[in-house]
Amino acid sequence: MNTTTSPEIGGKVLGAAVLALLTLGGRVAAQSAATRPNRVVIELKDFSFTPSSVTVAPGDTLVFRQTTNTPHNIQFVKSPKGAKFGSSYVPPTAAAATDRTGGRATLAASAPSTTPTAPPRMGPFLLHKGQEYVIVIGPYFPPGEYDYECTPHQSFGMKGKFVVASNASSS
Ligand SMILES: [Cu+2]
Repeated sequence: MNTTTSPEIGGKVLGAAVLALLTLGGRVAAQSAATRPNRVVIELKDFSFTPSSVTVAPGDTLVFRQTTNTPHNIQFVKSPKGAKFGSSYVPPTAAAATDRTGGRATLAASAPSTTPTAPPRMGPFLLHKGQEYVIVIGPYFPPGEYDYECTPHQSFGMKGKFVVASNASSS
């Protein structure tokens, strides 16, 4: 047989290049996984939460963004054992009925742009397009599944959930 050695050498060089690319890819993947905390936006539109299911990790931020002028809120209906909710409560009708500021004052008073402490089980109503309700996945939200719904539109099927992954499984 008259085989030259060049194909073999070429194969080795190619193999090394592929290995280098794979290694580089691994580094890039590790880097993006380390880009935490994440900020996840959930839009409130057409009587639904979009996306209706997300996975987050401790330290991440959930942003519920109102895209219409139909009042919506976020009320937790199911949570893992050990979850703690804030004590503030926003009456669903009083907030809308007595509001004379277009919802802005009510929202500012009850829902700061970030919630360093546990959010209430029933959050304030988002009354206008562009308003946001921000939830930080703090220690009060242990890993597990959280189901929530919009109080007045639960019969419309306006519900969603998020899963808090443990640090180990999400990295
Ligand atoms: Cu709603």
